[in-house]
Amino acid sequence: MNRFAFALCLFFVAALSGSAAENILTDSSFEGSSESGFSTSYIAFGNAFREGNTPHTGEFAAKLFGNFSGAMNWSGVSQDVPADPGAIYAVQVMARHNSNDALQGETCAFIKIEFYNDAGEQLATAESKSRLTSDSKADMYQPLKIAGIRAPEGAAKLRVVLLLEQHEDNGSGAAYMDDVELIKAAR
Ligand SMILES: [Ca+2]
Repeated sequence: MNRFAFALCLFFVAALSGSAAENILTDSSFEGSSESGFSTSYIAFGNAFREGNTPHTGEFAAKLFGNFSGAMNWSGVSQDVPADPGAIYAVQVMARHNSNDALQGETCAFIKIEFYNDAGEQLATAESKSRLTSDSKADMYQPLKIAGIRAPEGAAKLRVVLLLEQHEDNGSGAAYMDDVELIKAAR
């Protein structure tokens, strides 16, 4: 190894050790509660509930299922945090479905990140490539993640959304999600 390569290695070791980023989200394991179910850190919509059934850690997880309207619909739970324009963010959540209420048909679950400006206009979004589907192995958690998205110029707010998407086929089944993480990976 020449001197330059060695210096390069030292640089990457330093970069990696300096990136032990902490989770920006509050109540990431859904252990907190309020009158509406979830802690006040979250906003839930559709059929999203905080349940003590097969959590990943702690005693609770988010449970999502469709509304059976015969049209595309979404249930979810989200959390907003201030955005740092130019920073690269990564998100992850642990997700599973259970064999006694497994996802059916086109129903699937994923994680999404959305950026908004001060006026509340959406500037950018990204979804996890990996999704929980009827083909996913039941009764075990798997990570759904977005490896990195840069907060655009003008971004004031970042929203992490855990989503269950039900299609026209009214596919039944529930997704459980727990331990959601948002980290600022780099600039
Ligand atoms: Ca939990």
